[in-house]
Amino acid sequence: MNIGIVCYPTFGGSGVVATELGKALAKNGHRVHFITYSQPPRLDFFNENVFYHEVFIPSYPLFQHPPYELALSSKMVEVVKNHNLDLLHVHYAIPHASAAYMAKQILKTQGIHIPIITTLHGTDITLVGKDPSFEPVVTFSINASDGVTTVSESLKQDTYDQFPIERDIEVIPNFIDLERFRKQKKDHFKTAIAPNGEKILVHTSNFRKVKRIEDILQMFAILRQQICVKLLLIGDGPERVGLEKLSRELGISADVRFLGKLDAIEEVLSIADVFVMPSEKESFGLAALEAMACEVPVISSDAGGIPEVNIPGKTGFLSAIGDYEDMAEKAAIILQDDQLPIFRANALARAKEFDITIILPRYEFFYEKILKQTRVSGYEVAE
Ligand code: GMT
Repeated sequence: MNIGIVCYPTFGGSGVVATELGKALAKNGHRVHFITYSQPPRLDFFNENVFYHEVFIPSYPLFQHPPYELALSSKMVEVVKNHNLDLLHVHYAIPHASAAYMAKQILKTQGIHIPIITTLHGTDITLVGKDPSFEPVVTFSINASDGVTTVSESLKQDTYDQFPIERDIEVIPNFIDLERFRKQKKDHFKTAIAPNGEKILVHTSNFRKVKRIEDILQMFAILRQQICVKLLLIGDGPERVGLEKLSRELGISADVRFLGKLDAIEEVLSIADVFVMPSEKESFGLAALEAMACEVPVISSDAGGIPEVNIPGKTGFLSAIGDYEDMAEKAAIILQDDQLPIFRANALARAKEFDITIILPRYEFFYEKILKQTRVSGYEVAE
C-alpha cells in the first residue's frame, strides 16, 4: 500500500506512535509518506520505502496566526496526487482530521478518492478537543473519517461520552519495539547516578500540567525518608521551572536530576527501578509501556487507559489521582529486594503483549477493511 501518515513531529506521544508505525509499515514493504511540519525525531535514517514531505507555512504580515491547517491540506492534496496514495492515516484529531477532510474534498473534485483514517490519541479528546473552540470541528471530522481508531478502550468510551459520535470506533492499542526497548547493561551510568546503590525512580513526559509531576516530587520526598533513592526526570515543558523550584522547597533537589529532552530514553530506563506516571489524564501511557519493556515496574495513577497497561500488584500499582502518599507506600513495596525482581519480570511479560509484531497486523487489517468498505460504498461514508 501507499500510505500517507500525518502527525506531530514530537519526541513522545502521538508523534512517536505515528513514526514507529510508519517505520514498521515500511519494513513490511509498504511505501510510507510522512507529512508534517518538521522531521519527526525518530525518522533519522534512510529506508527506500520511507518518504518525508515537509509542510511549508508561508509568512505574511497579515497573519498573526499562520494558517497551518490550509498549508497542511494543500500538502496532502499534492502528496496524494503525485504519489498515488491509497489512504491517509492522520494521528491526533486537531487539526489533522479536519485538514484531511478538506484535502479529501479537494481531491474529490479532481476525481481522486482518498480514504481517511483518524487515530485519536488522548488530549485531542479528553482535554483540548472538547473545548468549545474546537468541539464542533472535532466532532464533524471524527464522524466524517472513513475509519477511526483509539489507542485504548478508555479513550473510545471518552470519545462516545464527550462527543456526539455516531460511528464505530476500533481500538488498536499502542505498541512497543522490544528490539529497541530492552534492559541494557549500563553499570557505569548507574554508578554515576547512584554511587551508593540508591534505588532509581524515573519519569518521562512533556512536563505539562496534566502529568502532575508535582505528585512525583511529593511522593519522592516521603519515600526518601525510608529508602535511599534518586529521581531522574526526563523531558521538558511549561511546568519545569516550577518543578525545579518545588524540589528546592521540599529540600530534595540534591537527589533529583532534570535531564531535559533525551532521545535514548531506553538507556536511562535500563538503570531504573521504578517508573512513575501520576497523570491526571492518560489515554494509554506509552511511556509506562516503554519502561515496562525495559523491566521497570510502574507506579501510576488510575487515570484513563493506564489500567489497561499497568496491572496492579503484578507490573506495578495504581493509585487514585493525586494520592502521592499511596504512591510512596506502593513504591516502597516494589523496591523491596525480594519483590523487585518479580515486578520486573511481570512488567516485561506484560510489555511483550504489546509487541509491535502483534499490533502492526491489526493496523494493516484495518486499512484493508476501510479500503474495501470505501470501494464498496462508492465513498459515501464521508460525503
Ligand atoms: O500527552 C502526551 O504525552 C502527548 C499525547 C499526544 O497525543 O501526543 O499523548 C497521548 O498519546 C499517547 C500515544 O498514543 C498516549 O500514550 C498518551 O497516554 C496520551 N496522553 C494523554 O492522554 C495525556
